[in-house]
Amino acid sequence: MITPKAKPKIILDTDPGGDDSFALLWLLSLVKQGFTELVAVTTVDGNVHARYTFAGASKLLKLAGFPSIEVGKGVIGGSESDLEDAGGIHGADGMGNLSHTLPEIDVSYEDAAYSDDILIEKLQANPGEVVVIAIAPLTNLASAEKKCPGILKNAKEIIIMGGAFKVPGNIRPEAEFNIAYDVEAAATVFASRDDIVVIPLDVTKQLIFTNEMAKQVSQINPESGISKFIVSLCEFMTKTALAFRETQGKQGFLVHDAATLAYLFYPETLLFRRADVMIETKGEWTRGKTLFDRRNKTKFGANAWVAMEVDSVNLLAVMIEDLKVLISLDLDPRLLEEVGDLGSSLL
Ligand SMILES: [Ca+2]
Repeated sequence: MITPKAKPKIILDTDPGGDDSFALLWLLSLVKQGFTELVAVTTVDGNVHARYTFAGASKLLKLAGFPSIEVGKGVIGGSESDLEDAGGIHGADGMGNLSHTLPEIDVSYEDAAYSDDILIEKLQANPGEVVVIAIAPLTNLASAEKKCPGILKNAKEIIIMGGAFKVPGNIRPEAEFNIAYDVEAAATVFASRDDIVVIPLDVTKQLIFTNEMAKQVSQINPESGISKFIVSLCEFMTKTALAFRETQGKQGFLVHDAATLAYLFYPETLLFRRADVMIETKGEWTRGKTLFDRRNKTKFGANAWVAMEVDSVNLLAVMIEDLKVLISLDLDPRLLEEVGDLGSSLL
C-alpha cells in the first residue's frame, strides 16, 4: 500500500513587496486547495520598513480569508546596509500604495512576536517537517541561527529567492537585493547547511507577469477584493518595472518571489545545478554578489542547489490557474448567506 505523502508545512519569510504579494496569494491558493499548511508568516525589513511589511502581510492574509495565521515582525538591524529600501519600486507601503484598499487588521505590530523567535519555536516543535521559504533579506533566518545555532538544520528545506550568477544584479551591477540588503545574514544562512535551494535572478528575470494575465485571472470574479487587488497591484508594479527597464518594454513586472513555489509544487518548470555558493561580503564594487566556481577544477563539497533554467511559459500558466482558483473560492459573504438560506429552506 502506498502511504500518502504528508502535506508540506511552510513558513513564508517575506517583505511585501509586489512580487511577495503575488507569492503569498499563490501560496494561499495552494493552502485553500489542501496541498500545504501555512504555519506562520515571518515578515522582515527589506523592500520597505518592517512595520509596513508586517501590516502588508497581515492585510493580505485577512483579504484572502486567513486572519488567524500568525505573523511575526521583522528583526531590525541584522547588519548595516548602505542600501535604500525599495519603496520606490513597490510603493511607500510595499503594496503599490494600495494598502488603504485592503481590510483593516486586528493584530498590532507592537504586540507581535519577533520573526526569529517564531522561526525557532516552530522549527524546534516540528524538527525536519517545516519548509522555510525566504523571499526577502535573510535577517530573520540569520538571527534565529545566531540565537540558536543549528536551528536552520531543523527545517525540512530552505528555499531562497536571491542572488544573480550569470546575469547582472538588480540593486547593484553585480548584486541582487535580498542578498545585498544583508550580506552577513546571507553568508550565515548559506553556511548553515549544504542543501539550500536558490532561485536567482537568472531564472526570475524571465518571469514577466503581465497586465493581461492579471485581467485574465480577475475575470473569474471581477468583483472579488482579491481580483481588484491583483489588477491594481499589477498595474502599479508594471509602471515601475517599465521605468527601471526590467521587462524589455513588456506591460508587466517580474514575479521573482513567486518562483519559489514552483520548486515545491511544479518542479518540472525548473532545472537546478549543484554548487558551492559564495557571498561577496567585502567587495568595493561587488558586495552582495553571489558566485560559484565554474572552472573544471576538483571541488570539495557544495552548499546549494541553484536554479539555472526555467520553463517560464508553464510556470506563469500554473500560477495563473492557481490564482483563479483562489478567487473562485473567494465567495462574497452575501452570497454565502444566500447559500445558507437556500440550504436551510431545503431542509
Ligand atoms: Ca521579497
